[in-house]
Amino acid sequence: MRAWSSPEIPTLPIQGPPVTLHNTATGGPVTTRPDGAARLYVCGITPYDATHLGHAATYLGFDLLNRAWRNAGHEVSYVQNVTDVDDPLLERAEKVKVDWVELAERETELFRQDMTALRVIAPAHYIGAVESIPLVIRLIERLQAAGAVYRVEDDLYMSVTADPAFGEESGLSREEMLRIFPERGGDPDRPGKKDPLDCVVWRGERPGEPAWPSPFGPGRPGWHIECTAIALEHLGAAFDVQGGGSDLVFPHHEMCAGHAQVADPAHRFAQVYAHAGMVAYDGEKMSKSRGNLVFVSALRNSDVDPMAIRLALLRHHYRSDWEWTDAELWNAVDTLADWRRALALGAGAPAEPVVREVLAACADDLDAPRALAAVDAWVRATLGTDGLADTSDPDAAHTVYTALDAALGLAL
Ligand code: 5CA
Ligand code: ZN
Repeated sequence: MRAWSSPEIPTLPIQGPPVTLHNTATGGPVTTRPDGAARLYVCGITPYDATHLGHAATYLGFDLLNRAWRNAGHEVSYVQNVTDVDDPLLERAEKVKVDWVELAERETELFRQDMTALRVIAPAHYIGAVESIPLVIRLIERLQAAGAVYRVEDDLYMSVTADPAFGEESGLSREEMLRIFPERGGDPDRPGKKDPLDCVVWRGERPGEPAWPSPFGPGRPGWHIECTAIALEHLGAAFDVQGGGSDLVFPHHEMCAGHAQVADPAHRFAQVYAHAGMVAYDGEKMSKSRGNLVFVSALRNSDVDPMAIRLALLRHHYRSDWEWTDAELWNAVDTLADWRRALALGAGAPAEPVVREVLAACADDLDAPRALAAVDAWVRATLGTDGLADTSDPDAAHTVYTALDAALGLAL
């Protein structure tokens, strides 16, 4: 399907360092060394209740990775999916009596507009679950050929025991997996399953639900295999990073890895699994099921500068769990006014050290708060908030402006 239009990204005179990321699978930092273009897959939205600030924070986090790689001299091959058919979407459509296709299209379009406003670089391939059904069918056939698929009534499951590396992505114990699985769409207690953790790869047709023909009977893809099929098709095996929010660590990314590694035991699915923290509101994780959502579009419709939303979100490290407050947004609005005042001067405090620090911070596990602190310090020095205004660098504003845009996506 169509992605959104990417912002212009200026080229910096200084190259950034190699990018280090926290890898969920090892629990530690890893320096990414892309071989050719860096290959990134980020799990996309299930298109209803888009785009809340939790979604936005996660996509901004991976936008920092995209930018850090580009600034380190890599091309980036970026793929994202849209889960445009799945149980929660169909349940919502049923509840509000809207056609599920219309709901998905409308919400996907809203997401595109929000991503454009927030200056998030668009994926080269933006792929829906529905349009990927032929890919999913071919992948299930490979899993069948590996002897890893069995039937329970009209549904097909993959045996987790078929993947010797099952569990290595999340690092969770079996007890923890069994606890989390039913909370995140799993059905551990279904009679006929070989292992409670096995997950659906093809869901047979149910009355009133959409279904597509397949060699296994009419039905639709399971959630996890959708991302596996799309990532393998558009990025190939052992791509650099699979990203998403931390609620996708298990089962989603574990199952994606499992499907891929059974289909192709010679390769891991992704080399690194990276996860963004959860944004809360009113004391609880911002989530569709709780309904405690703040929408990017609602803020935009109240004339809030999207760059202030972006700045407020970037003040938090992508891996931390934190709570959204309106006060932080108004703070960001004030900060942008100060920054714009400093940039309007043209000359300012020496810019090159700031640019180096911004690039170093972003390459160090996407440390946007550290990068922003460097810009705050430059603005204070330039405006003389700390004493005498420093205007010793005649091109400072232009240099800082370009780095803010290229590394942090803040176009002021
Ligand atoms: N379509 C699937 C992924 S294949 C999905 O999880 N969709 S979603 O719409 O529920 O979430 C989209 C992305 O936003 C996921 O990466 C999810 O981890 C992330 N996300 C959801 N809620 C929050 C939150 N409160 N804070 C941060 N990220 C969140
Ligand atoms: Zn996914």
